Amino acid sequence: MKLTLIKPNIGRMEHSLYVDEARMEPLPLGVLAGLTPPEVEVVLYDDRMESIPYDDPTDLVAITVETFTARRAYEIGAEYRQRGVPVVMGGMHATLVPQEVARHADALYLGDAEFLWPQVIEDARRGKLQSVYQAKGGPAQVGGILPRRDIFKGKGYLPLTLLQFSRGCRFDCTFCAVSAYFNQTHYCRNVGEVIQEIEQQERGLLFFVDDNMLANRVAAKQLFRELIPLNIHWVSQASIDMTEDRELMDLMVKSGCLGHVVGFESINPLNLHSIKKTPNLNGKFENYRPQLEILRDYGLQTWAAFTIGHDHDTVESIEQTVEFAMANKFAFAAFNVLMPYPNTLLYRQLAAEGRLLYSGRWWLHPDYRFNYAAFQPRLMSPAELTEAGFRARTTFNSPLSIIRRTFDLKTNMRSLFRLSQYVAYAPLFRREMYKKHGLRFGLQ
Ligand code: B12
Ligand code: SF4
Repeated sequence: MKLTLIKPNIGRMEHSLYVDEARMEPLPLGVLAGLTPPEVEVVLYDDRMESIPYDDPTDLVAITVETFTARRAYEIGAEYRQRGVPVVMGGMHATLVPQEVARHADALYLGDAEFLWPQVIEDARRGKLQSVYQAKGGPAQVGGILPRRDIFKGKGYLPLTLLQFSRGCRFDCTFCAVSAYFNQTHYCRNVGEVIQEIEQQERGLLFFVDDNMLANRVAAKQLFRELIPLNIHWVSQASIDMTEDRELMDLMVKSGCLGHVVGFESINPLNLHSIKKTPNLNGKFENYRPQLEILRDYGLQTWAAFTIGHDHDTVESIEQTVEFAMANKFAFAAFNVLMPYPNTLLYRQLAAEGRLLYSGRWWLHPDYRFNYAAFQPRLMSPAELTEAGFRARTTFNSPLSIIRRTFDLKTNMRSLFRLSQYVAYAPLFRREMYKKHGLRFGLQ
């Protein structure tokens, strides 16, 4: 039996194909391959940079679907189904919008692959694929399942290993697909199994793709103690309330942490309240000053993630957010337009208020473009929000701004390794930012 795994691209640029030069290994497909019995031949095609050989014989196609890749995933699925090859779709979007995805697949898989994937393979082998596999979200790779990383070889991915310590998050920010998928639960892996996984891979730079790595501080500390002797460098994603716990911060930095993607979202507490970003609202809100001092004292290279277009945002307040990011010399920053991801509370709120654009299903609409506003903001027009987002990104990532941030003694200049990471990634992310703005969804 032969299984073909597909990671879809978002789409294409106005006049040419989009090739993602900052592509990372598609971990969900590595996990799927790891769960597949060894006698099954497995191939991976990554639509972000290679063309898919639809006519190569295969017995089953498995596609991972996120909201922004759904349109392209359906195009790819249709090609295989026309050739009589059964297609299984799973992933975040499949789980959150099952009725839609089911129309484009022979089998729909809901939840984490760990629970029922071996059964899918067995059913496909017998020609008895079911139309729905109803699994759930839970702890990753239980029993020491290892992702198959050999399928990533030679595909030009960034030189860092993606892995998971935990999945999900205990908070319920209204815009977050993760809190919808995991129902506000945070699951940690067995620390011994994580250490074994790190030891069997080859790299010294790791990316824990956890949604909020520090949501369980006791478990995180246990992991960090065991990471210290491994002498690795790592990055992850975590909420800013980490700064409340000095023991956690000490162990984290000793264990090789270079920094986190931190969801600041907004510098206006009214916005933070409206999206229920509770980890940012602990105690008195002082514009993140005390928390940022702690992050900088520990030398962390923070990737600050802002969402723009909240109900109290204006074009001016977005400009102030960029100034805040520049003044605090974040190593990296994202200014993402707030997106109504399906099945989130934000989506339902905006739908109830009649504020969704593109008939609500922006991810399928032929006119929607990446980074465009998909809803009517309260205090500006959608076009103003889209433009303010683009300006924010171009200002923060301008050559002068990149150079100014390079010489930050507390973070980027703290060691040669940190400096090399910043110098390698800042220009790359700038290039990708320009290429991605306004991408069409799908190729057709
Ligand atoms: C790592 C990550 C990234 C990395 C990319 C990683 C990569 N390999 O390319 C970076 C930082 C670059 C990134 C970028 C973006 N990301 Co991102 N990212 C993640 C994150 C944190 C983890 C994904 C991951 O690898 N998890 C580990 C794997 C093993 O778990 P998994 O993907 O959930 O897969 C499991 C199940 O879902 C299921 N499954 C998945 N696929 C399939 C397929 C089949 C057939 C089956 C049976 C099962 C199955 O089984 C798997 C194993 O249990 C997720 C959050 C999340 N929890 O998903 C967000 C997430 C996927 N990202 C998101 C977004 C919005 C983006 C951006 C659009 C942000 C932006 N505005 O630029 C970009 C676009 C990326 C692009 N293509 O350009 C959203 C998507 C929302 C949605 N509804 O689809 C998420 C969910 C974050 C969130 N909080 O909302 N991202
Ligand atoms: S803290 Fe982060 S991961 Fe957790 S629900 Fe909020 S946005 Fe999602």
